[in-house]
Amino acid sequence: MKTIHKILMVLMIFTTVTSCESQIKNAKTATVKIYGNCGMCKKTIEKAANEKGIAQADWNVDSKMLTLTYDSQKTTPEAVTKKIAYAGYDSDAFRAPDAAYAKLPECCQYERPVQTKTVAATALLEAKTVTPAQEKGVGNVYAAYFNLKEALVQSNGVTAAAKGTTLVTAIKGVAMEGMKPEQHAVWMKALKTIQEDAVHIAGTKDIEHQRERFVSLSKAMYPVFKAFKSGGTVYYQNCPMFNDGKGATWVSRESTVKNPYYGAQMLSCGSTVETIQ
Ligand SMILES: [Cu+2]
Repeated sequence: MKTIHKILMVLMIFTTVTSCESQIKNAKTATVKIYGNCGMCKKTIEKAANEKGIAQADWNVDSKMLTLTYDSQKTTPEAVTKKIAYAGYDSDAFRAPDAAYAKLPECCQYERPVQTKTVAATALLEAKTVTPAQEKGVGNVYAAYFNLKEALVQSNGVTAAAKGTTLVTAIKGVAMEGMKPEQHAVWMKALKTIQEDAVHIAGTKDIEHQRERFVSLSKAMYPVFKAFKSGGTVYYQNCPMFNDGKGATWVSRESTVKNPYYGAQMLSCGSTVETIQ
């Protein structure tokens, strides 16, 4: 009698524990690498993956690994990874649609992985307008510029300096071979200014000084954005107040104004002056 009692107790505990851990039947676990940046990405990725009773996901910001527990009779890791791609996040198997990626908040616009076989067709299409080498090089400059802009929006001088350093490296990494002559001319004209501004931004944590330099940097970057495809629509925006009413511009990935010159103080001050396709 005593033994039966013990067994029953153990059984009960065991059932409780398992039902707490997961209510997923036929549970299997898989890990998939999903590209992303931050805590906000984590929320979006997990929201896209989770389905009550069918899939439960946990994405690790540092390792970029998604641990997926799923009902093996109802779904597959491939299906879940595809859903995540539709939410804007690449994996090695599925590349997110560019439109979905472009909709992500700026902080979430992670560096996209080198394209895999599944997207070879897209890569070839893009190669007609821009050769891959220069797209990669200038693309890194764009990414660093947007990250820097975001740090200024957040009025974070320390992050802005770090992003400035990334920008310096990205500028150095641009390969000029393969540029069309007119593109090469634009790049050469902008190079000295953007390099100098980036170095200054990287070398200080003083946000006011960084913003002053960002005025010049953005002005010099504008023709570059016009000459080299950025892989999506960008917006040339203007804040008429900054610099004692002289105004200052910047380029943004999103049409919504998030002012890098004032941050939270006057976040939505400004307007789009040109949409660059
Ligand atoms: Cu993010």
